[in-house]
Amino acid sequence: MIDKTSPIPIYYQLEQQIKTMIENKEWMPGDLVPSEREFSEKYQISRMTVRQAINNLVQMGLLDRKQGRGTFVSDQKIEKRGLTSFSEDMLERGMTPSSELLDFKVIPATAAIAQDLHIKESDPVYEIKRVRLADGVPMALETNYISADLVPGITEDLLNQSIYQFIQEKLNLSITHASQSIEASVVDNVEAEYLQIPKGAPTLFIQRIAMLENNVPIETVKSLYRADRYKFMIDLKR
Ligand code: 16G
Repeated sequence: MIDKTSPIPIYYQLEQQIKTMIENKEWMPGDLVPSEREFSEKYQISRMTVRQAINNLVQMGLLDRKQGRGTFVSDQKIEKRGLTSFSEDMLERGMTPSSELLDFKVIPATAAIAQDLHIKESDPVYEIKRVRLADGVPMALETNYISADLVPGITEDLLNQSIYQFIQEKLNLSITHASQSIEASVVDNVEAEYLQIPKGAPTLFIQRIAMLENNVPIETVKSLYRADRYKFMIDLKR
């Protein structure tokens, strides 16, 4: 129902209704949603108003516009929980992880990196920039800094695979805990290109320092995850 006498804007009312239908699973991922004309006739509202609601839902990642085919309910967001790696997350969902290597070099640690990794400024660290993909679709853009003294032997070949797996299985080091922050962000031109999303699309900017059992930091990472494909689940205890 749309209430035209309400102070709540009509496009917003429609937006909320569509959102509720998706949340209640009345509309499922992959379902074709009615056209602008159908919505406008059903609710006796202008097509402009319908367009505004649909545009917002597309921007939020709840709907997906497919050229010449219509607008569809998007796939459910991937729920990320716990101290897992990108590769583990994807394999767990039956998808194939891969990476496009953008940059790989050893650099002297900056003051900030040295502080994160508990090493000395100018100590050697790997700088690894990768686009992370699931079934060939870009999901995240990631820059890792890892102490080259602590984790010897990282090579370019290895970087299409899991760094966590290498650290755990080849070096026998156990990543046990991490501290992480998550901030809202939007992509600039370059990031939009790598992630194949529109400029200005929402992302989650995540910084993580992962640690070994003995509290030694093993990596400091900045990740930009697509907000239309991810949601982070946090278990709270009181
Ligand atoms: C995840 C981690 C990142 C870690 C990477 C290792 C988040 C927000 N970030 O993307 O910190 O470096 O996995 O992935 O979860 P890999 O083992 O597949 O290389």
